[in-house]
Amino acid sequence: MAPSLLATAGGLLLLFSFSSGQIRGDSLASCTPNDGFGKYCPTTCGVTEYLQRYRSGVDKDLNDMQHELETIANLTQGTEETVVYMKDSATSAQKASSPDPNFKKSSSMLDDVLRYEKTIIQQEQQIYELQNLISSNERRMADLKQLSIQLQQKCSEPCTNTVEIKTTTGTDCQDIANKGATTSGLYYVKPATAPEQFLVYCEIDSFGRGFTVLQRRRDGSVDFHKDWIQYQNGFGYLSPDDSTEFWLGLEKMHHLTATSTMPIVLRIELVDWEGNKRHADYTMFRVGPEADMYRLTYGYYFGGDAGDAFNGFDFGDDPSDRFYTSHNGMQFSTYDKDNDKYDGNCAQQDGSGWWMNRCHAAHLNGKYYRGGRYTEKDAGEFGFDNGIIWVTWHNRWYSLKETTMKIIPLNRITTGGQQAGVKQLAGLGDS
Ligand SMILES: [Ca+2]
Repeated sequence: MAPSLLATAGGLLLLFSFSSGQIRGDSLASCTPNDGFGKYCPTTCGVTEYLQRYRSGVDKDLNDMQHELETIANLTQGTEETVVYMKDSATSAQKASSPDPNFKKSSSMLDDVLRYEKTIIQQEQQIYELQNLISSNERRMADLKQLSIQLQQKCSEPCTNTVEIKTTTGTDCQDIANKGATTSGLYYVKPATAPEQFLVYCEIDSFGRGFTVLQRRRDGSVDFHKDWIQYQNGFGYLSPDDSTEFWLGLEKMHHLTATSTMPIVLRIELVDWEGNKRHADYTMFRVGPEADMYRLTYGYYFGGDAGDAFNGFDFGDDPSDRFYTSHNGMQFSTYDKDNDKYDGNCAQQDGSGWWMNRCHAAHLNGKYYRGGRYTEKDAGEFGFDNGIIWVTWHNRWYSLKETTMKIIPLNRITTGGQQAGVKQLAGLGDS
């Protein structure tokens, strides 16, 4: 009995040290920065997902411990019964020994009594240790329950915004700049057709131009492997200092581009791992409605030094390469909604959402590869070029470091800021 008891006790100690390592109290005090919550309020449902995962772990640990404690209680019960039995045996042995005149028999019985007493002392010692273990485990369980309650309370609190949101509002960031806003940051916009206002990052330059930023990659901190709903609603984090990654969301992009009275220019800005910067502009940029799967359309390549990757690329594999890697007119695809021109599922292969053809020559939502260079092997299961790609600048096995997709009304690039615009374009090309 003793070895099995000790083995159980040892097993329990391991279990508990593992559990308490997983559910550390000190990580709770700072629910925010290091636990995957991000620096600022999330734009979408990432927190819920995270908590669901976290809570089920805690619940499971508590259940396991409850079960182990019950097992210990049963074992302890058995031990106690044995001890009582032994005590009784010892007493009867002692009783039997006193009146017996036979010295030999008495001596042997005394030996037995001594042995029983020794056993009893050992058993009592074990019981004492197990009782200590039980009470220490009970304390730990109480602590964990307390932590679980605290976590639940903390997570049911509404997300408090400590970031500054500017007070000027408008239909887009250019409208906000036109109203006199001069600094970049977070603003609420409400395009004419949008059912309600929403938050955007406005990049406002010294020439009074207000870019509305649609997408931002900068350090790989946000996973762009998301489903249709997430691409529709947006994900990642908006920050007032342009320090975080996000996808604004297709529905918002639709309202920002499709109903504007002015043609919209999409500016794509790219940075490689050597620090070089390039850009590409597309005018009459438009994201269609949900019913049309948020189809991407634009009038024409308006210029830039990154090349026209949206027009497809001749990879040399097949004469139809360019046709099948162009993006104008493509519907949006995610791994769970395949609207591409390929027998397979481009978005599933490349682990992202994008205006896939069969599949792409430009792919700004691709997987983040630190250092830029990767191979078919790195690309995993399917082995396709799934990085952050703009093939008219770097080849398909080079994943870019930073990307920005932002929009501005056409007249702000061509007129009323033409000189400024030209300077800006030149500046971007210099590096
Ligand atoms: Ca397909």
